[in-house]
Amino acid sequence: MSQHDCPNDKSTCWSCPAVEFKGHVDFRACGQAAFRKAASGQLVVECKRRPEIGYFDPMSITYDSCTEWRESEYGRLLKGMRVLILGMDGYLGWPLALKLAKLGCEVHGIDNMVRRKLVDEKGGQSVLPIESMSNRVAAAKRQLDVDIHFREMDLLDRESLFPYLQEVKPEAIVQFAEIPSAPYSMASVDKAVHTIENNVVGTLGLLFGMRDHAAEASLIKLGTMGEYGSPLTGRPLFEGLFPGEATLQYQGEEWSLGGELTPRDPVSFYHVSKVQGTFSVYEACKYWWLRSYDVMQGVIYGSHTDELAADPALNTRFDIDEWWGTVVNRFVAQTAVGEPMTIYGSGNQMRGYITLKDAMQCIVRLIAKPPEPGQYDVVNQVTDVFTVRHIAETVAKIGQREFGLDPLIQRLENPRVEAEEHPYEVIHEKLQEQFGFQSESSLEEEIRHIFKSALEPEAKSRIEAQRDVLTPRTRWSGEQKEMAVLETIRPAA
Ligand code: USQ
Repeated sequence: MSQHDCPNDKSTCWSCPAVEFKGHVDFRACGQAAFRKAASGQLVVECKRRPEIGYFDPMSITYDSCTEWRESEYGRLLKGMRVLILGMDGYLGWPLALKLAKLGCEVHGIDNMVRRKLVDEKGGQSVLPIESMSNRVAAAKRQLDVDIHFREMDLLDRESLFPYLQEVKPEAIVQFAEIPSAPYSMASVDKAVHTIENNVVGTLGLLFGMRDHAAEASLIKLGTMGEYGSPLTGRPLFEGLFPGEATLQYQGEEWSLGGELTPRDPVSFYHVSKVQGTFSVYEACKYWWLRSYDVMQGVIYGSHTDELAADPALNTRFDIDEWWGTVVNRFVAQTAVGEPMTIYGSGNQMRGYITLKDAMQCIVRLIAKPPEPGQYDVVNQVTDVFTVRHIAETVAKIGQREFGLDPLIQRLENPRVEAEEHPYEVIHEKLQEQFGFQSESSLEEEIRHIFKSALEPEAKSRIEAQRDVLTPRTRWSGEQKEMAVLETIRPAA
C-alpha cells in the first residue's frame, strides 16, 4: 500500500483513543501547541488495549509499529475499533454502519426513528423501500457476514445515553442524529423549535456525556457548508478556521485572524442549529480537551455504495419530497415520472456537492486518523461546486440520451431566502492532502445509478404516489402556497 493510501502511518499514541493519560494532567493549564512540544518524555500513558506495555511515552509508538492499528483500504484502522453511530437509521448512518462493519469495526448505533415518522407525516416515502432496523441488521449478517449492534434510543434521553456510553466505550463517535431539513425548519414555529432542540440540545448533552464517559473518543460531527452562507464579497470559504496568514485590516491597522473561526451566515433555522453545534463542539474541545472533526458537508446525493449494492434489504432511505429530498435526488425522481424539475429562482445558486459513496469514504478516513486531545478541526466535505441549473441540465441530458425520457425544467419563484447570483469559492484540501481521500464517483455516474433504481417499477410507483409532495410550497415567510412558474424549458433533444 502506498504512503498516500495510508496517511496515518506516522501518527502516534498521542492521538490514539486507546491510550489513557496517567497522573493528573491539567490540560487547561497550558496552550495545546506548547504542551504538545513539552509532552515528549514528560508525559506517560497506558494503552487500554495493550496493558502489558506498562507506562510509556505516547510519542514513542507510531501506528505502523503498533499491532492494534491494521492496514485497510482507507489507512490504518484500530482492530475491531468501537465506533458509535448516532442516527444509525438515517440516509448516512446506515451506509456508514455497513461500511465500517465490513472494515472490521465493532459498530454500535442508536436512533429515535424520528426521520421515518416525519417523512410519513409529510406524505412522502423512501423511493427505495427500507427494512425495519431489526431486518436490516439481520440482512447485514446474512449478506455481508457482519454484526451491527443497534438500540432504539433518543440522543436527548441522557438517562439512557450516559450508561450506554459507559457500556459501549466508543473509540469514535459519529454524530448524525440531527434533523437535516432546511424547509422543515422554516415551515412553522413548532418545526423550527423541534429542529433546534433536537440538534442543539442533542449535541450539547452528548458533549457532557463524552466529557464524563468517553473523553478519549474522537467525535466526527456533521456540520454543513450552509453554515458559511455565500459571501457576496467572494471571500473564499476556508475550512472552518482562517489560515495562519489571514489578517484583518481596519482603519490603517492590521490584526491576525489565523486560527479563528471564520464568519457564519446560515441560510435557515436548520443551518442555524448546525452553527450552534459548531460552537458547542469548539468550546467542549477547549474546556475539556475533547477532540473533534467538524465536517462541513455539502449537499449529498445518490443511493449507491458497494455495501448497499449487496442486497435490496440493505437499501438506505432515498427521499424526494420537498422537505426531505435534496436537489439532485429530486430532479432525477421528477424526471423519471415525467414531472418537471423544479429549479428555484434563477438556478444560478451554487453549492458544494458530494456523492453518498464519496461522503462515506471521507468519514471513514476521518475516523482512521483521530485528532489530538483538545484538537478541534474542520474539513469542507465536497468534491464539486455546481449551479442548480447545471444539475438540471445534466439530469436532462442523461435522462434523454440514455433512458429515453422526455425531461422538462420549470423555473419557479424561489420559496427560500437565498442569494441567486453569487461567487462561491470553496477551499476543500484537507481531506485529500491530510487524509488521502480520492473521489471514486461523479455527478454523471451517480445520476445514472439513481435513474436505474428510480425507473424500477416499484420505485417508480413509489415516486408516483407522492407527486403531490414533490411540489414546493414552504416559503421562508412561513406561507404555504404553490410557487409561480417563471419559465418552462424543454431541453433540446
Ligand atoms: N433547489 C432547487 N430545487 C429543488 C430543491 C432545491 O432549486 O427542488 C435548490 C435550493 O434552492 C438550494 C439548492 O438547490 O439552493 C440545494 O437545496 P437542497 O434542498 O438540495 O439542499 P439544502 O436545503 O441546502 O440542504 C441539504 C441537506 C442538508 C445539508 C445541506 C448542505 O438537506 O442536510 O446540510 O444540503 S448545504 O446545502 O451545503 O448547506
